[in-house]
Amino acid sequence: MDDKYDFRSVEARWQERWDRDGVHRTREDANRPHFYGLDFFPYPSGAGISVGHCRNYVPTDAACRYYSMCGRNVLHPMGWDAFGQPAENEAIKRGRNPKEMVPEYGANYRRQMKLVGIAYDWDREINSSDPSFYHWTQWFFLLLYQKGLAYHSNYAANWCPSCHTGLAREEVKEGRCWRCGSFVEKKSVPQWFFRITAYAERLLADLDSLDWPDSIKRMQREWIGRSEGAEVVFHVVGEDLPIPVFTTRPDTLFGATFMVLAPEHSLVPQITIAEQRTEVNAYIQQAQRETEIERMSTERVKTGVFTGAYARNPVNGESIPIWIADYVLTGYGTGAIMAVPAHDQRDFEFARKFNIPIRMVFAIDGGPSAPEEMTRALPEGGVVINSGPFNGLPNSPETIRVFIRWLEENGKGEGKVNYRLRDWPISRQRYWGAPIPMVHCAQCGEQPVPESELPVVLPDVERYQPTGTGESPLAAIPAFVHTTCPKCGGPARRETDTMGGFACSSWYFLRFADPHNDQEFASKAALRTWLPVDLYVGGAEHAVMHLLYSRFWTKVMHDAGIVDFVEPFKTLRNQGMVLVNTPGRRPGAGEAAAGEEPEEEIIDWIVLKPEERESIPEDQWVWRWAKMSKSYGNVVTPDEMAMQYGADSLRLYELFVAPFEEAVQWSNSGIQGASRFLHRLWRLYRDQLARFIPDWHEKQSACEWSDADRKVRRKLHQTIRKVSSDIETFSFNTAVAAMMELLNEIYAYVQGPEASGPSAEFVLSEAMDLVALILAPFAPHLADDLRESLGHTGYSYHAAWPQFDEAAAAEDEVVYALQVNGKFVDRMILPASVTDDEAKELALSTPKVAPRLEGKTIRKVIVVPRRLVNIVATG
Ligand code: ANZ
Ligand code: ZN
Repeated sequence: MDDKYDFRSVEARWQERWDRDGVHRTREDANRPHFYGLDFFPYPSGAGISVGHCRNYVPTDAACRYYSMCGRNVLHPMGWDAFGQPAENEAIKRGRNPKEMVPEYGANYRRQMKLVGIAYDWDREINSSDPSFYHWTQWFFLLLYQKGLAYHSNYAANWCPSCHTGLAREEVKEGRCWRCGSFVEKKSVPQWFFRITAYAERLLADLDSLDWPDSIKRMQREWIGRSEGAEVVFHVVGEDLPIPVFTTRPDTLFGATFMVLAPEHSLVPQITIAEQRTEVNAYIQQAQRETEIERMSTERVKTGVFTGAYARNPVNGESIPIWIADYVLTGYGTGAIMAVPAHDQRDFEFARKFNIPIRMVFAIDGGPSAPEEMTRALPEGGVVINSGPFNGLPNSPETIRVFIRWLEENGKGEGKVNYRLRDWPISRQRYWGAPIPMVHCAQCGEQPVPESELPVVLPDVERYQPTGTGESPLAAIPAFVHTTCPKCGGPARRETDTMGGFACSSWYFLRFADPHNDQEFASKAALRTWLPVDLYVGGAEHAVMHLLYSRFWTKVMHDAGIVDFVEPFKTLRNQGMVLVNTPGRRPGAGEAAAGEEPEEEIIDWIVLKPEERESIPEDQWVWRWAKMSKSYGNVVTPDEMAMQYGADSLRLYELFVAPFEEAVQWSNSGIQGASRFLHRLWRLYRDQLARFIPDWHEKQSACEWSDADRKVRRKLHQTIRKVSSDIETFSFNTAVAAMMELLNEIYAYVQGPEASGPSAEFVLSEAMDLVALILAPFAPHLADDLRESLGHTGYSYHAAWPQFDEAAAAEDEVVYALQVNGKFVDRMILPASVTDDEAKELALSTPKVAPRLEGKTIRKVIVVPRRLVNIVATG
């Protein structure tokens, strides 16, 4: 071995060998179990990866390396989520063509990932913007279309005025575009939708079967938003016009004193009387400018306008006024409500403001006895009143069922489950996406492109910037647009919208199983072998986007008989963010903080741009722990860290710094601790290498272990046990801590007198051999290097993970004799590792010793290690 741990040359040497020998290529050995470990696939950005990204990739890599050593065939791939707004916006900003930019950026990511020693199988790299990939994205679109799960509609969609494209509800964060932070508007453009709502119930129910973080499951549950209740049909007075409403409280029907329609409700123009029309139209226009968040806010003063029309309450025939108000949303339920001001707070505020009668239909003991006494809507409890035949029933779920039964028997409504989940608009009026494989024919209407004509290739364009007209730039390319109808052969227009990037990521994990297949998206055999994904690792920000969409596609594929599982990702883990202490300043008056990515916005703090750092005195800087992000200018790259400390130190630090799920506060000095540990480990091997007995394993059984031998071996095997189970539970930080303790223990042994005993060489050989193995998932370069020094050939990636020796790991036990004033009193069994102080403490409190000491003064306690505790007491 060298005299010094030269991590740079060690790492370069092993990376080159791994590459040369294809070490991380997926092993497909029929007799072995499989393991599919996957990271969320990134879109490659020009800035490359930061040490923040490594907190995702390194732990997954450690787990994959471990499972490979445990004998499994491991699939651990990487690819580029190249289509969609992130890549396209960056291309526009840099004046580049995304088609050239993506492979270039991808190559840089790949270089960095290799630099950190991530064991991806690069033979399986995929790029979602490559025709060989999006061919199948289009194929899945057609599948959805054939199943009635893709449809074209004019439904008013969220629209980003700066990206010039429609957005899914999931892509609107606090009213703003997820990519550029602009406030989102509503715009009616013809769009393609995926009918994800048809799967709402199953998306909800199957969550129970998943080993996912509870927080993600909760967010999906809330997003799907299941409510049980009833649809009740009201009718416009004087006309035979039904207005169904969705209510979770059909038991309050007798308390409905008015109705409210969403301003956008389709019946509004029809029922509004002439005298009210001006006022109603003005209100509709005003509501259009508000975001859904504003409209749902409970804090806002209620506004609304009377339509002049009345509706009949189906339970008592009462005629009640119909209003419009923005607190009723158009996309939810039926877009109309029956208002029960006595028991719903929003309705209560509205009724008070517009002097609409309030009628209680529940009475609570000690509560108000008349509406005039009410200061707010009444909560639940009490018994039904003012409700004809239902009076006296308790306020309970059973009573709700009684009302629903009554509605159903009388043909006035029915039980209904409602979901907050909306259908998923997939159209983007943008260039950089998979063209939607549909054709519009004047004769035959919309027609799918025949499978044999896939892929519909994205043409090259001069200008790929969004047009702002509501049409994609593809619409300006006649050669693309003009085609023939697959049905009648007549002239037809191609669909010019492209699919949002989330279509690609809804199935990419299948492609890794068989990435070069040009007949199918993946063979049945490959799918059976590798899927579903065993371990999926990535950021929590995709909770209700990618992680919901891909579950939906998987279920559709399952129902079409294409895959035999219903959930794509068995186990999901979300890494904690990496935070950096970042200088900023307080915003000036009227200045809003705007980060590049809206979710990172911190209202009372604005990051200092590099040029501002010059102009503002340092004592006025305000420091904050902020997410490591290109837009904050606080990025630390793995390149710098690998250069300064080595990739293995970086890896070890990322794993050690905090529990996997927790946010970490990055410090360049923290990595020094990891680096010191690796240097110290390296020195142990350098200094003890001469004593290494290659076949220690066979000869060891003849050894007589000393106490010191036993102690180190116990720690060694306990550490193997702990590191194994810690990796399986994603507790990497405690695994690293255990290895650090082990190294201390080995050093204590080496420096102690017994290290020169006859068995010491066996102890050290065993330790050096096994430590190099358990180090491999964490610091694979050094591990391979140490193993080579010990005379091993091959790579740790395919070496067998060590089994821990149960007997060696077991705590030794010893029997202490307990004496009081020299007289035997009792025995006590303790672990051999017990200290004298612990033995003393325990002896004093045993049931036979303690009573004998009562009222006496302890003068002295003598401990003979592993043998005896004698208590000298007087009085
Ligand atoms: C009468 C009633 C009485 C209601 C009562 C509640 C309490 P969730 O749980 O969210 O499903 N609602 C229905 N559609 C709406 C829409 N498009 N915009 C705004 N509000 C709407 O809530 C369902 C309840 O929210 C429904 O039950 C309806 O008000 C209202 F004491 O009907 B309820
Ligand atoms: Zn945008």
